[in-house]
Amino acid sequence: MSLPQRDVSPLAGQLEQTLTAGRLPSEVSGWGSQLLRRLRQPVQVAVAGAAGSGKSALIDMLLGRVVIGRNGRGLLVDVCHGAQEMVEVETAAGERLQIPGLLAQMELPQDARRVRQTLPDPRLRWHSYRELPLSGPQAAQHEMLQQAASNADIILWCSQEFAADEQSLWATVPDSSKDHSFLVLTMADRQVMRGTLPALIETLEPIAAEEFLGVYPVAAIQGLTARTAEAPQDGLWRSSGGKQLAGDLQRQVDLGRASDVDQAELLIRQFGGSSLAETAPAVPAPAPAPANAAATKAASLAAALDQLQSGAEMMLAEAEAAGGPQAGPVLAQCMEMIRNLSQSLDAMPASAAVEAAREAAQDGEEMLMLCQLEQDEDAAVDAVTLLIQLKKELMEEPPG
Ligand SMILES: Nc1nc2c(ncn2[C@@H]2O[C@H](COP(=O)(O)OP(=O)(O)O)[C@@H](O)[C@H]2O)c(=O)[nH]1
Ligand SMILES: [Mg+2]
Repeated sequence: MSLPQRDVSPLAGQLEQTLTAGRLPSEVSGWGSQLLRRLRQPVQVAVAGAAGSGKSALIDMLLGRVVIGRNGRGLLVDVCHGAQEMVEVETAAGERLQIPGLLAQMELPQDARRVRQTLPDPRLRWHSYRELPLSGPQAAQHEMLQQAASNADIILWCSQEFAADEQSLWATVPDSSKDHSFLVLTMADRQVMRGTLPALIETLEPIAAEEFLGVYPVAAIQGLTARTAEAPQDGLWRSSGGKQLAGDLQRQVDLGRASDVDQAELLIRQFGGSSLAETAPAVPAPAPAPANAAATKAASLAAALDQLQSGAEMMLAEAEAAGGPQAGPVLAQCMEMIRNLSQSLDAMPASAAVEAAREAAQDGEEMLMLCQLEQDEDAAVDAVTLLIQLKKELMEEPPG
């Protein structure tokens, strides 16, 4: 699910229409507006850490060219999509300047406070970066981090060793942000030289498993070299740790987008009214089944998948009638549907595809269990989204 990404503006337009026409019941209108905001702006990736922790180098590596260089010292830097390479500078005196070119190549005013770099890089349409330097007293850092967590969709925490003071700072970040964040061990080449990397990873892995999506050692200078070399250096790109981080980050961006799109489609189908519902991009209908043995099982799977879809929609309608999603019953129904699906799959003759579908259903079941740990509205929405996602996955590669 990488580039080219789907243009979501028609979907956002439909959602907006549904919202402004007042068709969304009050319990879900907050959810709808939040979705609309998310669909209309790129996924925000915050790159946070102490001064000199390697944030600029990491962003440059992910962009595949030197954009910030050494020039963003201590400044909040946004890197976003724009028609031209341009830097907007905000000074302490409140002045705003526009300077064409790349931050790395220019002289910034002494009192620059914030910088916004625009680039005509199409990838930045989908996700933008913010370098967020943390400095000063712990309380001030805490404040900055809280704010970053509420604005950013994904946080890359940059650190050479994620020491105790950073751990206590990170502990205050809400779980919803931790679930979308990466611990990046920067300047990993230095740890490799000292022979300290394996022990450090071993120490941090249990913490990272709780607090982040994972721990990613990265040698950013080497990663950037690999990407800017005349001949592509895939080996170096991989061994720098850059490839793994960039791949997993892209997946996280895509997952967030796909979940927003699914939820928006669901809201439009439910509440958009008939004219909108018809034009809403619907989940593809299962292909008509030819009459033979293989087709019978395809049809039974299609029936199971259809059940997932209609069940999910029914739950939403019931939730509306009950005056808001009731986490408990919704989760229980999702669980039942996914178990039914597993049973249908178990009844089918074995094949690699059926096996893959079974695994997907099992993963889904495990994720649902996790959803059940938090019995709230978010968990219910996550569970329904999961079912729809699972259906889509299975539709793409029908077993049999
Ligand atoms: N050896 C090595 N040096 C790095 C790496 N990443 C950054 N540096 C150096 O560390 C210093 C601080 O990096 P920078 O990205 O400016 O840190 P920031 O203040 O967090 O933005 C610079 O001199 C970088 O060249 C790396 O992966 N390996
Ligand atoms: Mg920097």
